[in-house]
Amino acid sequence: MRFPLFPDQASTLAPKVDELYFGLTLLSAIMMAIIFLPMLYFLYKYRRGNKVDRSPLRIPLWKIEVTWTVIPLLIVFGFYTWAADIFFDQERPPAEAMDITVIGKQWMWKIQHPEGNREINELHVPTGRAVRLIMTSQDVIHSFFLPAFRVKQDVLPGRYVTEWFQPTKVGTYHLFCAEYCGTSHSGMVGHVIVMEPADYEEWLRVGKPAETMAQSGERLFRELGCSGCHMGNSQIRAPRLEGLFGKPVPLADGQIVMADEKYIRDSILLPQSQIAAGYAPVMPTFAGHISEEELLQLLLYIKSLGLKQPEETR
Ligand code: HEC
Ligand SMILES: [Cu+2]
Repeated sequence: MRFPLFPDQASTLAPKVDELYFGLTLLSAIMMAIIFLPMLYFLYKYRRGNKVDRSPLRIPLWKIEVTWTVIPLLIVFGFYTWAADIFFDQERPPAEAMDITVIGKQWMWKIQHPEGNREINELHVPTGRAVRLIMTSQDVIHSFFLPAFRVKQDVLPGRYVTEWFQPTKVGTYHLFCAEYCGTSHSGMVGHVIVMEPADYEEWLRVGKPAETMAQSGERLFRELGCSGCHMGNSQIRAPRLEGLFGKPVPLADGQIVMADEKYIRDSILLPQSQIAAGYAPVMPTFAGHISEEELLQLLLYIKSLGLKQPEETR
């Protein structure tokens, strides 16, 4: 019978996290031995009636204090550096990672691939490629947990969070919601299916929808009237969005912010919160008019424009 104490190691991160975990367990075991073995020995040696020398030892106290402070301190700092290194690795997705979007809602995970393919409670990914998830929640706090990849991230309504991994092993693994989120929380589970890159391409091709995410975004950009202000020669002066993504944006109040996912999101839902320098605060809010899904499509469209050059200077 298989008795899985540990989940599979199916991402580049998994062995690193496990090594740290076993390192900490080993350290605890050694510390326990250092304390308990002498204790048992002294219990035996100084038992009542045993004729042994009980006069106090003459070791200067400060030597003892310094030793048992400095040595553990160095060890613990060592672990700190080790763990911090993994943490930074985990928090910084490689630049070439592919974006997959995830929306948590009571009680399912809605996923969309950049090619447009959608799935629910299932996530298909290829091996050997870094995947970056742009995640949000439509209602309450959920938590996207992939034990085999050693990644877990709370998703919150009203903001984007990201998480990344690079799968290493073909297989089917668990996907959980790891934050109690209401009646059917326990049903908010699914699978990650890791495939060979060629099989993944085939999977994308078979389920190929009419539009990629960026194309859906482009259509919304026209339908919602964004293009009326942001493109062509409208009456209202609004910034061109080509070349925007990933660049610093000067704001009217003198601040400079990075045009990342959060900035795009806020620009659409809370346009008054950050006004681009040199423009009037005339953009209407779209909060309540577009769904999280549409917002992500707009985001990927604007992101795809980020690679283009603006036709006129801002
Ligand atoms: C009534 C005209 C108007 C409409 C409609 C409009 N915008 Fe804007 N938008 C502006 C103006 C003006 C600014 C610059 C002032 C500001 O930052 O609010 C702006 C700023 C932005 C920014 C920040 C750009 C930067 O360079 O910092 C983004 C992103 C954006 N809009 C996206 C959209 C999207 C997406 C839509 C459609 C859902 C939309 N806008 C609809 C007028 C408009
Ligand atoms: Cu949940």
